[in-house]
Amino acid sequence: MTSSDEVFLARAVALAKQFVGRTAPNPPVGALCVRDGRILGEGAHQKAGEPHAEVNCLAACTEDPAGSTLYVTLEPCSTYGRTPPCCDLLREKHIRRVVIGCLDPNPRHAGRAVTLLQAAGIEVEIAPRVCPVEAACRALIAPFAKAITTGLPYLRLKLALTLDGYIADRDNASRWITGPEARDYVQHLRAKVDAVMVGSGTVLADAPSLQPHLPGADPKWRVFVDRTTPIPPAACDERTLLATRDLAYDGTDLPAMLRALCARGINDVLCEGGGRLAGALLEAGLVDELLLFYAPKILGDPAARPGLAITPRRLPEAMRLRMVDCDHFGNDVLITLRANERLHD
Ligand code: AOF
Ligand code: ZN
Repeated sequence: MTSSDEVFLARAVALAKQFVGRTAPNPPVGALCVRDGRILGEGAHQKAGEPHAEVNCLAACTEDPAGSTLYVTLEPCSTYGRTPPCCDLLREKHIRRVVIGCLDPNPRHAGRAVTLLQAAGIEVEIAPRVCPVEAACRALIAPFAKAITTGLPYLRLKLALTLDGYIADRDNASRWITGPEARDYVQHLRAKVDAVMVGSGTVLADAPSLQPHLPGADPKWRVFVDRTTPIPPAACDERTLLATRDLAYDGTDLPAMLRALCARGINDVLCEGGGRLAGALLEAGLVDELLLFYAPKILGDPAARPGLAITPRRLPEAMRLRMVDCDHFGNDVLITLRANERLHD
């Protein structure tokens, strides 16, 4: 990989990013075709069932792409799915070299493209693990990778908390914990995922729309986990999934409920509370990423609603997380953490 390879692959990542949150159950993928340092065409996978990134890229080429290098964030597919194999197209178009961001975790492909393309005389290069653009390519497909290999969706847990860890006061008032900058950012988080999920308590307390209020954003699935309280029909619409009705949720088996979501083609879920659902998901080891917004407010009231309601523990048994990012929005802090990783002191 030369430094110009890295630059072009980073461009492919940017192309893919435009369609994050729109391609499920497929991953977002970006591709571009380059010859003699000149971009001949670019493309992205826009929607499941529609052409793959490579197909859109080659169709967009302003001249014959023969002899060019194709940069693609994900290994080109090698079998028929809803669309024909991209490997065949690359051979037909006489592509000289293919630079791949990361291999496809889908067992139907899983590295087969490398031998197939090489057998056709095409030079193949895979971004090495140490390369930042490789990490970006892998991050793009993290939800798809989890879903295709485990049958469970990638789960992000987002909460807005006071400094002392409450998501609502004792009257259940939860509006305006965080400021407008943090709330705006949540709109972007919603736009990136396939479904937004909350517990029934949150539905009844807030009647949240949970939709990304952004121009051009697609409506998302709203998943209501109605274990304790029934949800009034007025709170539902055609994009609502009720866990007990639509996902065969029995009130205990959260993994089965999440598998039912995945079976519907939902790879990426954003859970926005409440505290009991958040705690149950965490204790069941189902959370991949925590996004905790802390507002500089303190309630100091044990009767307020805790954001992370897990069974009480002593320090040696504390649930431990790994911080991967820390940012701030206005007066609020966002801490991004990973659960389910072995940590040592
Ligand atoms: C690519 N380029 O842009 C994408 C790929 O049903 P299909 O034909 O759309 O195939 C879906 C599978 O193709 C999907 O599970 C994943 O393995 C791969 N996605 N591959 O070459 C693309 N989106
Ligand atoms: Zn393909």
